Amino acid sequence: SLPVNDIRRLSDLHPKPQDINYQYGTAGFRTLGKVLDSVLFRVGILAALRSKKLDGKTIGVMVTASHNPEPDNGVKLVDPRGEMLESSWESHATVLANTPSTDEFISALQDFVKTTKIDISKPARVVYARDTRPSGPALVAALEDGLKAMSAEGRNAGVTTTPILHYLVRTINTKGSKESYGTDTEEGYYTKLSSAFNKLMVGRPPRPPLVIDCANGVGALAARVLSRYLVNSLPVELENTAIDTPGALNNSCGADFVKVNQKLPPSLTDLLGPCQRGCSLDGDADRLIYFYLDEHRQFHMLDGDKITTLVASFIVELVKTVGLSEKLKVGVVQTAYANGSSTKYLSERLPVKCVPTGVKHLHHAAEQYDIGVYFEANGHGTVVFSQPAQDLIFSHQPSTPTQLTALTHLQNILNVINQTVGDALSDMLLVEVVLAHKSYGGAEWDSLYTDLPNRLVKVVVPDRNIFKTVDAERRLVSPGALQNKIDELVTKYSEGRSFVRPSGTEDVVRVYAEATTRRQTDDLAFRVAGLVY
Ligand code: 16G
Ligand code: ZN
Repeated sequence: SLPVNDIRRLSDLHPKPQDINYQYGTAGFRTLGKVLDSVLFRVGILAALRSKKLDGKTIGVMVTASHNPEPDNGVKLVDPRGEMLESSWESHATVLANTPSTDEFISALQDFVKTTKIDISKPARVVYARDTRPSGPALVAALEDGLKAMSAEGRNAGVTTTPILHYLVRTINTKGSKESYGTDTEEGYYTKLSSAFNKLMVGRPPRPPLVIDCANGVGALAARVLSRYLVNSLPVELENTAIDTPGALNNSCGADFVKVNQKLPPSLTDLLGPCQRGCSLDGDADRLIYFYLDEHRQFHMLDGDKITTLVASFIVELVKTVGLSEKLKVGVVQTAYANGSSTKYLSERLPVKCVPTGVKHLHHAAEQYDIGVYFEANGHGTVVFSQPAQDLIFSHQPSTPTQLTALTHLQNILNVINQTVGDALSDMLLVEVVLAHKSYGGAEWDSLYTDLPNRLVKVVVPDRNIFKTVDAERRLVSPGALQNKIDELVTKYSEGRSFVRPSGTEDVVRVYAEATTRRQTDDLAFRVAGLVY
C-alpha cells in the first residue's frame, strides 16, 4: 500500500495555497513559478505512480514555461516513448493538484490507486530536467520530495531542453531493445543528430553562417554544445545567450516574439546582413522560426508552415527517387492557424489533415501516416516515421546508384529528426540539410508560396468557457449566433478566413484572421474581435 507516513510528512512541507485552482492543460501545469511548489511535489508522486502503472518504465518530468515570461513556470509529464502524458491522466493530475489538505490529498491518492489499479509494489523510475528559469531549482527540489515520498528512483538530467528530456525518456526505455533510439545521455543526443547531419552535408558548398536567437534560454546552452559537433558542416553565430541576466528570457526575442510580432528581435537588427538567414528558438528550445533579410534589408518570416512545406516536399522527393512512393505515404498535419496559402499549396500535392491546437493532437494524427510531417504555425513540430516505414527504410535494397544515394539520405534524415516531439535544434538541422541540398537561400525557400497576411488578436472575455468549437476549432457552436455573424463578415473579404477559439493556456479568447491584403486582414480581425467582445 501507499507509504502514507512519508507522503504525509513531506506533503506538509508543500502545502497547497488555498485560493488557487490549478489545471493540467495543453502544456501541463503552467502559471507563476512562485505558486507551483505544491504542484511539483504532487507531480513527483503522480510520476512515480505513472511509472508503477507502466511496470517501472521511466517517466519524464519537464519543468519549464517555454516561451512564457520569466516569472512563469510549469511542469509536464512525458510518457515512456517520449510522447505527451496520456490524456486520461491529465484530469487525474488536475484533481490531485487541487485537493486542499494533506489528508484529502492522501485519500484522493488512495482512491486513485484503487480505481486505476496501480500495483504499488512495482518499481518507479523518473527522469527530470528544468529550463533556466530562476524558480526552477526550488521547484525541482519539491519534485524530488515527491519522488522521495514514493521511494522512486530519480535521475536528474539537470538544465536542458524539453526535447532532450523527451529524447532521454525514449532512449532509457528502449535501451538494448530492437527499437533502440540512441544512447541515453545528452552526448548520445548530440552525437546522433550531428553525425547524421554531418554525413548529409558532405560535399555541399560552404554555407554562410546561420544566426541563432537563443531567447536567452536553455537553447543557448544546447546550441553551444551542438555547435562544437558542427564545426566542419555548419557555421553558426549564437545570439541572445544571456541565461543569467534577470528578466532577459524570452524578452523581445525568441520564436514566439518573432511569430507574434512578425518582426526581427531588436537585438538582431544590426547583426543580420542582407540575404542572411537566421532562426529563433523559444525558451525551452522546442519551437523554431526562421527568417531572412532580403537585399533591401526587408524582414521575411519563415514559420512552421514554411518548414512543413520545405521538409515534406524534400522527403516526398527522396521517397520517390528511392522508388518507394507506393509503400511510404507521406502526409501532413496542420491546425487552423496554418496559413491558407500553405494549406492550398500542400493539399495540391499531399494528404493534409487539420486537427485542434496542441502537440498531442498533431503528433497523434501524424502517426496515422507512414511518414507524417506536422508543424504548428508557431514553429513546433517534427516528422514521425511508423515502425514499418523505418524498417523498410533500413532494409530496402536499392537497384541504382541514384536510389542508393537517396536511400542513404533518407536514413540519415531519420537520425537527424527527433521523433519524440518538436525540437528546435533538430528541426534547424533538418531545414539546413534541405536548404543545402536544394541550394536554397531564404528567398528561394520563401517563394514556394506567398503567405496571406494574417492577424492574431487576444480578447479578454468574462468567461472563455462558453466558447465551444468544432471542426478542428474552425467553427464555433456556442455562443449562439456568433458563428453565423462571423461567416457573414468573412464573405465580404477576398480570400477571407477567420475563426475564434478559447485559449488553452491563457484566460483569453483568440481571434485569427487572414485575407488578401494587410488592411483587409486587420479590418476583419478587428471586426470579428468586436463580435466576440
Ligand atoms: C501550448 C501547446 C502548443 C500550442 C499552444 C496554444 C504543447 C506542448 N504546447 O503551448 O502546441 O500551440 O499551447 O496555446 O502542446 P493557446 O491554446 O493559448 O492558443
Ligand atoms: Zn516551448
